[in-house]
Amino acid sequence: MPLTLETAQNIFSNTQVPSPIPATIALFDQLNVDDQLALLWYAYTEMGRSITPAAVGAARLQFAEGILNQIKQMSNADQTQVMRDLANRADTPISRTYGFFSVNTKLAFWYELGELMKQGLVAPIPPGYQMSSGVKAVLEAIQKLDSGQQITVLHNTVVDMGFEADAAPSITPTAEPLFTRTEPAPTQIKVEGITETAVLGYFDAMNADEFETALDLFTPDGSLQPPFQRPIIGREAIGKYMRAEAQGLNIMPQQGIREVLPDGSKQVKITGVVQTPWFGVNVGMNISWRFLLNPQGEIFFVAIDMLASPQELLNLRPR
Ligand code: 45D
Repeated sequence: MPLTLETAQNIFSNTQVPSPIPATIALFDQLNVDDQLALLWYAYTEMGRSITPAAVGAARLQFAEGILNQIKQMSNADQTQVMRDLANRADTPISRTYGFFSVNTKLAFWYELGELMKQGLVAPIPPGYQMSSGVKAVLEAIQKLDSGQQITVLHNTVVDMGFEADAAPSITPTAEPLFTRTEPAPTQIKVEGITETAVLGYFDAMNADEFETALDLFTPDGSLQPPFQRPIIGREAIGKYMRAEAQGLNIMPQQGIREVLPDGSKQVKITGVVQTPWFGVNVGMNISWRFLLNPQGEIFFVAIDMLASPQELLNLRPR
């Protein structure tokens, strides 16, 4: 029987614990736009301290410079309006431009805007702002998350801002490498319980930013499903995604289980920790990978999931 994406998506579903992240974002989505911006500001002033200077230096702002300069020239009231439009996903020229940015450029844009707010060059959260009870509730929900989950909430809310035209003219920034490594990534990964060469080769290639090598381990119709996203199908699309979003990651898988299916395909689940270049060693994200390998040992599917709790890292013991 040929492998199907739908079956692949459901492998090991009985081992998954629902993540608290979508529920937290759902609470956030219910806030009005000023409360959303204030909430993110409070959350960011806590977590933003762990952003590494190396990442900021490396994050190229060339794509965002135009709108940052425009914003600097505006009155405080207009600056606040720009931020509201971004959070509201309103159809404005700036909000459209933002919508075309890559994920890392979106993050770098807000990072820079935050710095300008601290320096008083861009309107801050209004000085007399009173936290609503809704904001307090969402902040409390965020405080209960581990730090890897907290930066994911920040990441996902920022990435969701801006106006996305249905037919986006593909202004795909070509000059992405945003991050160069300051520290070498882990090499020659060993995972307790796992010997599959495609899987181990995948980790080594990703840690070296050698995405072509990683892609060769996939079947031509293979897919990769990032956390909280739909699967990306086919080597070309996966490659494009990896070059934009998987640069500079430190991938530290720890242990895994695997099951051989009657047709000779294998399912492999591995838990471990991933560091993003934005936060370096300051934040570890607890992650699992669910691989479906075809009988030839090639990667037909891999899902990357955020674990619900650090405890889940330990639940996987080789049988
Ligand atoms: O004033 O194996 C606010 C894949 C508004 C690839 C703001 C992967 C108010 C395959 C917005 C607050 C990539 C899937 C200001 C593995 C305001 C693979 C500013 C996984 C100023 C393992 C906010 C990778 C700012 C993973 C500046 C899981 C916020 C990567 C900045 C995850 C937030 C990476 C930042 C994450 C967040 C990075 C920089 C979650 C970065 C998060």
